[in-house]
Amino acid sequence: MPFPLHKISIRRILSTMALTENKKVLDFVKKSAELAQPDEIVWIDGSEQQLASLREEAVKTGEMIKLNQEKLPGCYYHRTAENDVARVEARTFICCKNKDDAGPINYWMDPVEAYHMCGEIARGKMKGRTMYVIPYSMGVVGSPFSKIGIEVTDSIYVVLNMAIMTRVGTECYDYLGKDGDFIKGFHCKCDVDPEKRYIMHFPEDDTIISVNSAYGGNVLLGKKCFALRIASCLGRREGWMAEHMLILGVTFPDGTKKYVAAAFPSACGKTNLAMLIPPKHYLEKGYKIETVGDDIAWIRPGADGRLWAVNPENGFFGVAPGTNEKSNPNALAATREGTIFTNVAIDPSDNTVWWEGLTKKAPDRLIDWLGNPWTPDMGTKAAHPNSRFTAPATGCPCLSDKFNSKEGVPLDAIIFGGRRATTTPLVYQSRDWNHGVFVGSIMSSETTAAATGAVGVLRHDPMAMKPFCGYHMADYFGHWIEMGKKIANPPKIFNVNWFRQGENGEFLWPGFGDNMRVLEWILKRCDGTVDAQETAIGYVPYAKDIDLEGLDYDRETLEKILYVDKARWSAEADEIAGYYEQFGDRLPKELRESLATLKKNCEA
Ligand code: GTP
Ligand code: SPV
Ligand code: MN
Repeated sequence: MPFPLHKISIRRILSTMALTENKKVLDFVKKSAELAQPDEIVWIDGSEQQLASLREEAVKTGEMIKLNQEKLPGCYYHRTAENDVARVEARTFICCKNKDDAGPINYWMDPVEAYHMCGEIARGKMKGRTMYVIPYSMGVVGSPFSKIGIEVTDSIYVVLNMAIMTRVGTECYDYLGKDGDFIKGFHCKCDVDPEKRYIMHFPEDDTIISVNSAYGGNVLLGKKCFALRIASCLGRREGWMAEHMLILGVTFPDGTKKYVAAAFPSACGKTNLAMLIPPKHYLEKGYKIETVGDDIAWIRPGADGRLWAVNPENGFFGVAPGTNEKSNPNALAATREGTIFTNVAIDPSDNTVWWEGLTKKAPDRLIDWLGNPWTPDMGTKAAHPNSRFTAPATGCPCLSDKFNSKEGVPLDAIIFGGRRATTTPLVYQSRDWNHGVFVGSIMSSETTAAATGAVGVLRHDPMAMKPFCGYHMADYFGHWIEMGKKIANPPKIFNVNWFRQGENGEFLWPGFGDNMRVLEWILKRCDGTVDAQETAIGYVPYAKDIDLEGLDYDRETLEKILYVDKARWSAEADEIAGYYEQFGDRLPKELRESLATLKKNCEA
């Protein structure tokens, strides 16, 4: 990083108990320290002993609150600044030399300008603070999928979250050896000033810089910054894919297993689908769902002509509100030990946590996410809508035995899905791979609290990657098309919509565990054991083929949410044509052809 220098000798860095002799790591730490001028450098080794002392220190300074250790062993609580509660898309930049390479969807800044600006913002901002050096691996260390990152940060909260979300420890240095390469991440809270908040990605230098935030998605640099934005660029170069997808395994009554990856935008149901508990009669027959991942998938073609996926993360940074014993008991169980809660409410009667939807009735008295006394009659939310839990994957009762597999799992199906009140049916199947890429590219979804800005606004979010693709979106579509050519046995591609609404804004599909009913249809389609009707947009189920056993639900509503309204889709096609315009000649011709077919089908 070409930061301005305040001379620090390598000897001084080494004398701070550096855990590696890797020159590139030492150089990166030296330059970061010269810039931010911390009083001290602490090398994180991943040991429980070191993490325990950091937790203790964070409690002492008030950065974290220790929760009821009988009810929630190893659990802590953290509040972010009021202005710092979600990802900030308008302050998230791709900094590559050529503006065109970032594409029309990304915010772009010239790398020289971005380094200079961030350097000025972060200069001296770690004075009086400690800089922690975190070695971490995305993926199991030693897997051909995995990649190493080093994040320097002035936040204990970041260290402790990274230690849950990634594989942190000295084995990363062993793997790097004397001159191995890694993704550089520089994070400084600075003054948590929203006017000087920047989340910068330099895909040409494998570098990330994050300043003036302390919220998860902006500062846990292994997650969206590395595992999606930088990794999407690596994947394009190296022939693989980094996707905003959950990965789940389905075990059938006869013991066979299938794996599915699904891309839904932020706060649109990935964690919930990944940890789904099937309805009773499925359980009785022997169906089981297991979680491989809930947010990110790294996907490669295997020697067998299939796509293989791993989850590069090691924990779940999940949306708290709405999580309860009924909607997602597995996620709830995962949060009962070793979890950090951020911006939920505290129940002072027993020093535990609460959020909207945890119980039907709110406790009489809480401390809300802002730290103020709260009672149910106040009409405000006790927990922030984007409040989160950071939970170790090992605490999830339905974690797949393939979670730590170095090869990952072979995919039978890829599912796209958004939050659409109208138009998009409960489920449909694409005609083939290229048409599936089209289906992903035309995704729209209503915005949620996971990013700052208005909630409920319909916007395009292709493949749920709008905020996470590190290069030109049309080239990304092209990469999907190219990947299809490399695999003889591609997964089948589907689209789902759990969020169709009735006249009074009520959801028309029960969702959650009942999504198993749709998943079953999807997997039967993969096996070719269920028929479907061909429509203007693709294959849609016959209502009779969706199992409604044990559900108080009428076929008419089901037929309504399976119906493909050609007039609406014709208007949608026109709207998509407008959206595609910004991509110009870079848009793959296959997508343009699919759009023309859609329009023609709607007029037939
Ligand atoms: P990120 O972590 O932001 O990427 O979110 P996510 O995609 O993992 O979303 P998550 O599963 O946490 O769900 C977000 C919100 O959607 C929660 O409030 C859920 O209660 C709600 N939700 C999830 N699945 C369903 C569903 O099938 N139907 C309905 N109606 N709501 C759902
Ligand atoms: C998302 O917003 O998609 C998340 C949470 O998974 S964050 O880590 O903030 O990106
Ligand atoms: Mn996400």
